[in-house]
Amino acid sequence: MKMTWRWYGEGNDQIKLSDVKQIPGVEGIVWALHDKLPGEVWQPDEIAAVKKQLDQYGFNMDVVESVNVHDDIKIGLPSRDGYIEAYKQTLRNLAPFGVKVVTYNFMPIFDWTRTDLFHPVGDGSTALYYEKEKIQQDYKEMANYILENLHGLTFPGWEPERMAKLDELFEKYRPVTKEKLWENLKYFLDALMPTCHETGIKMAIHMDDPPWDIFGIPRLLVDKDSIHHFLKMVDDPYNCLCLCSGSLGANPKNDVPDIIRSCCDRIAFAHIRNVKHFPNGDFSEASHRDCDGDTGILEIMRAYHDCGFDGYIRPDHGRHLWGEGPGTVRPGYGLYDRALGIMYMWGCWDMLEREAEKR
Ligand code: DNO
Repeated sequence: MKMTWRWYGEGNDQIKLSDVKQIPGVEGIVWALHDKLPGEVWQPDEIAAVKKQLDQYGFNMDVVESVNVHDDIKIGLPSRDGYIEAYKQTLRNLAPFGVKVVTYNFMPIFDWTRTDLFHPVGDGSTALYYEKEKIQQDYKEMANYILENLHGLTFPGWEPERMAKLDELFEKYRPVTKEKLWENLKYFLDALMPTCHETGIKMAIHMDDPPWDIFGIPRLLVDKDSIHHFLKMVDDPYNCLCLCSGSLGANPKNDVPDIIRSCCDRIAFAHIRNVKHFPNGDFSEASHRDCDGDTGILEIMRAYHDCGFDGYIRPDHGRHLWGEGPGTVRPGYGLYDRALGIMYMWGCWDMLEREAEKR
């Protein structure tokens, strides 16, 4: 596996690349041009500027997370073709810089959704939290709460320009049933696959988070069946997954290690995260240590190892530790807990390697 670290860019992330350099085994930075709106073409000079920053520390830029998909593509409006052409141009502009994987999601309106960004875990740290009851009600309240807590930092999927037009967006998505959304996803990928072959870039779709419909809008990649439907729908080695253990793990019925074993050859990028469930349907994010949550991190690492996974991997959200809090940390993306997560992942992996050598 190739270890990576998600970084939001100079001036947009409190964490310094020189600090990331000190975390063992990190080869690449998972990056993006975070000031780009969905639908805009990423220009070579803008990509080159990031490459220069990463080169200073010897990090590769193989994985982009995310090139966000314009709402018109998800809704299936006639204007989608223009936005798909722009997406293809972005892929063509990324390839000469060595980009191998582009992550994206096909979640309508909201990307990942939580109701509390700094929920006390009980040991003095805080973590992202989902309170089921709150997601039945007012979407604006939830969106405003998240925007207020970003303290002016950009957060992909939560662009203030889009969030300002929430009612309009909900109206536009009204005719988009789950079936229609699948069709629109297929249309998008069928159009992109030739460019992926031409550029050598794999498209890696992120799982829907949480893995169920919210506020009456459909979500697609939620369990083993839907993942297999997706892979068959566009059966191409460049049509891949960004398999997020925490997103799938939010539903206790999902057996994440089993899902990994069933489709590992199509996982281009793995997000490792642990989730703790509560009986009322709420969930909290947890440390990467297996026993701190219910996702099964040890068995997940074993599944990747057994399958000979050599794709990209990163710790996903972490808790906020040691003084990290509102205004000083990007929710879920602090330095310390993700660094601890990497060491836990390496601990599992090195042990699995050692055992395999002995056999
Ligand atoms: C959350 C992330 C997601 C992910 C996008 C991919 O922290 O895992 O926001 O980057 O859904 O497009």
